[in-house]
Amino acid sequence: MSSDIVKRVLAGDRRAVARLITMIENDGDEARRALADLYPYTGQAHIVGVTGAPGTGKSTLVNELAKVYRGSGGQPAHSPRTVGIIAVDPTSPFSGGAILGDRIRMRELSGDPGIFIRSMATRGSLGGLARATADAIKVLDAAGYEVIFVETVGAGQAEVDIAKTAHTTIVIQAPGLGDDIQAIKAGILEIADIFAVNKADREGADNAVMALQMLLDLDHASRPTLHHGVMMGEEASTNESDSGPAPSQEQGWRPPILKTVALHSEGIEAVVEAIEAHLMYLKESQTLYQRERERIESELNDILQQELMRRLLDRVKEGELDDLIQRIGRRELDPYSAVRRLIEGEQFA
Ligand SMILES: Nc1nc2c(ncn2[C@@H]2O[C@H](COP(=O)(O)OP(=O)(O)OP(=O)(O)O)[C@@H](O)[C@H]2O)c(=O)[nH]1
Ligand SMILES: [Mg+2]
Repeated sequence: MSSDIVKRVLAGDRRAVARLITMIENDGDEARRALADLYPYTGQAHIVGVTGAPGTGKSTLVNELAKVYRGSGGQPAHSPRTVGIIAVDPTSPFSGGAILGDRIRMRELSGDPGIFIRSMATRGSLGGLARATADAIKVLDAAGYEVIFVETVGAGQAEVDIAKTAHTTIVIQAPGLGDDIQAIKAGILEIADIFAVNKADREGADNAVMALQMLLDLDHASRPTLHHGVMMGEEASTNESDSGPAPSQEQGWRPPILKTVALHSEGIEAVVEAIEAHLMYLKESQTLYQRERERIESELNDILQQELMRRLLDRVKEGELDDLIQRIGRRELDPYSAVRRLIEGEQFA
C-alpha cells in the first residue's frame, strides 16, 4: 500500500518531493519505505553529473544547461524537458556559502514549475552523502524529472561516487588552475564523458584544452582504454562480455573537450548536444545496460555494508567501543581480535 507521500511524489507534487528528500537526509525508516514503493517508477531519467574544482563554474553552467533543456533562451532545438538539479555540498552543513550562493543564483530558475532545485549537505549519517544523493535522485526520477543534474565539488571520493551514479559525467576545468598535464588531476579520465573548459573568456583556456587533448591522446595510445568498463577503440570489436549483451562494433567514446563561458551563456548548446550524443552512444553500444548493472551492484554493496554496520553498532553497548579503543591502545588487544569479538558478540568485561 502506497503512502500518501508516495502518491504525491508520483503525481509530481514539489512539496512532497522536497519533504521526502529531507526525510532521506534524516535517514528515517519512513523514507526507506517510501523509496521502496517508488523504486518501480525509477530508471527513466537521464542522470548527468557535473564535477570540478571549487569555483570552476559548475552551478553557473548547470543553470545555463537547465535553461536550454527548458527551451528558454531561444533554443527550440528539442521539446522542453523537465529538469531536476541537486547541488551537493560535501563540506559545511549549515553555513555553506556555496549553498547560499546557489540559492540566489537559482532563484531565476525557480519560477519554472518544470525545474526542481535542491541543495544537500552531509549530516554525518552512516550512509553518508553519496547514499542520500543517490536516493534523492530516485525521488526526482520517480517524480518525472527527465534530466537530473547532480553538482558535486571535485574532491576525491565524492567525484568517483557521482561518476558511478550518473549516466553522463561532465568534468569542468577552468584556466588558471594549472594548465599543464601535471596539474590535471589523476583519475579524471576515468570519470569524464565530457570535458568543459569553462571561463573561456579568460586567458589560458586554449592551453587547458590542449593539455586535456594531449592527455586523451596519451591515454588512447598507451592502452586499450577501459572506459567505464567498456573497451574503447578498435579493440571494442573483438571484445566479448559475459555480463549481458556484447558491446557493439562501436568505436568507443572519446570525451569531447568544449569551451564555455557559462557566465555569458556561450557554448552551452554544444554541451547539451554532447550530453545527448553521449546518451545515444550509451544506448547504442549497450553501455547503458552494463553501467546500470555495475551501478546496481555497487549500490547493493554499499547498502549491505551500511546495514550490517548499523545492526552491529545497534548491539554494541554504550562506551564499549571506547573501552575497546583504549584496550587496543594499551596493547592488551589487537584490532583484528577486537573486530572478531565485536562481530561474534562476545563480552569484553
Ligand atoms: N569569467 C567567468 N566567470 C565565470 C564563468 N562562469 C562562472 N563564473 C564565475 O565564477 C564564480 C564561481 O561560479 P560557480 O558557478 O559558483 O562555481 P562552482 O563551481 O559552482 O563553485 P562551487 O560550487 O563553490 O565549487 C562565480 O562568480 C561566477 O560568476 C565564466 O564563464 N567566466
Ligand atoms: Mg556550485
